[in-house]
Formats: sequence, C-alpha cells, structure tokens
Amino acid sequence: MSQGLTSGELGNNTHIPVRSMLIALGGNLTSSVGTPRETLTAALKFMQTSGAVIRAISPFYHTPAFPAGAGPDYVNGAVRIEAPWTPAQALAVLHRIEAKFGRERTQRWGQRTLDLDLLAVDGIVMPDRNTHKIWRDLPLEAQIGRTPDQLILPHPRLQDRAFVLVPLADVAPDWVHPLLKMPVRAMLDALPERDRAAVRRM
Ligand code: PH2
Ligand code: MG
Ligand code: MG
Repeated sequence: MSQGLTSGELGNNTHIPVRSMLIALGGNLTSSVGTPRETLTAALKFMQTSGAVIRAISPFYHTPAFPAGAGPDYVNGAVRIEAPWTPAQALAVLHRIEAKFGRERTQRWGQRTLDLDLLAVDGIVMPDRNTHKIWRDLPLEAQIGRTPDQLILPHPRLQDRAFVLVPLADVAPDWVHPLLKMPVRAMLDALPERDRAAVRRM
C-alpha cells in the first residue's frame, strides 16, 4: 500500500537507497558563528540534523589559499557520510548549509566563510565520462572563468588539490576514483611533495 506515500516518508516500504558521500569543507573568513574552524564544526552538526549519518571526520588543516595570494589561509577538512539523498538533493542540502553561514556565491575562488564541496557519491559519474574529462582537463586559466552549470561527479578538481586529498585520505583512503581508477592514497602520493607539505594539521 504505497499509494499516496512520498519518498520522503520513512518507516514504510518505499525503497530509498542510502549512499556514501565524500564532502570537502573549507573556509577562510569569520562567519556569524566564529572562526572557520567553528563554522566547519557547526556545518557538520547541520549535516547530521539534515539526515546524514557521519561515518568519519578528518582533522582540520591550515592550508595556503589557492591560487597563491588569493587571501588568508583556509581551514580545510573532509567528511564521509551516509544519507538517503540523490546527488542533487545532497547538493541542495550543502548549499542550504553554506547559505546559513553567510556564504555569498559571487566571485569564483573568492574568500568564503564556508565552502562545502560534494566530492563523490559512491562511484557515480555525472553527467557522463566524456563531459567529465573535458572539465578535468580544463586548463587553469579557463577554470577561473568557467563554472559548470551541472553537477559533475566526482568533483573535477579532486585529484589536483592537496587541501582536498590530505583530509580525504583521513576519511576514505581506499575510495577509488571511478574514472582515474586510483585510490585516494595514490592520488595524494602523485602530488608534488611541496603541495602536501603546505597542508598543516591544526
Ligand atoms: N577553495 C577554493 C579556492 N581556494 N584554497 C584552499 N587552500 N582551500 C580551499 O578550500 C579553497 C582554496 C574554492 O572553493
Ligand atoms: Mg564549493
Ligand atoms: Mg571549493
């Protein structure tokens, strides 16, 4: 008797798949709740309130802003959650939490109180492997001017950034990139040593 039930209702026979999701957290400006570290901690609470089960939280790290000179150092971290959300629903939840902490989505790579990036949902590739490759191979100058208007998974810059991979290796070292076929640990080892060394545990 599932007639009339919406997929949001739990406790019935509606099948809602629970997915494992990897999320990067970052911030380099004070928000209404306080320092970036306090903001990130508050954001994690809101993820739980929104229905996510937190499976692992990384330590927080001090990282130099990318690109170099783009503002104060960031605090970065990563979290592994399980949630009954589609990728689009997850993105909506993350945007809602960013908005709550004063994030204004204006300048690309501008300074921000809170940035929550959906890095991966299971091994899902979105929108397709060809489009993904175009975004992955985009030269740095073009990345600054172009923001994808669709959700791209895994996050197209995930493999490039030590401030993402260092904390990600704490929560999901063995997650394998579905297109690059590399585990997080190997992607991190492939980065220049000076990039990894610049990510300092708080
Ligand atoms: N996020 C950016 C741009 N630059 N630099 C660091 N260190 N950490 C970030 O999270 C970060 C950044 C865009 O989201
Ligand atoms: Mg973001
Ligand atoms: Mg980001």
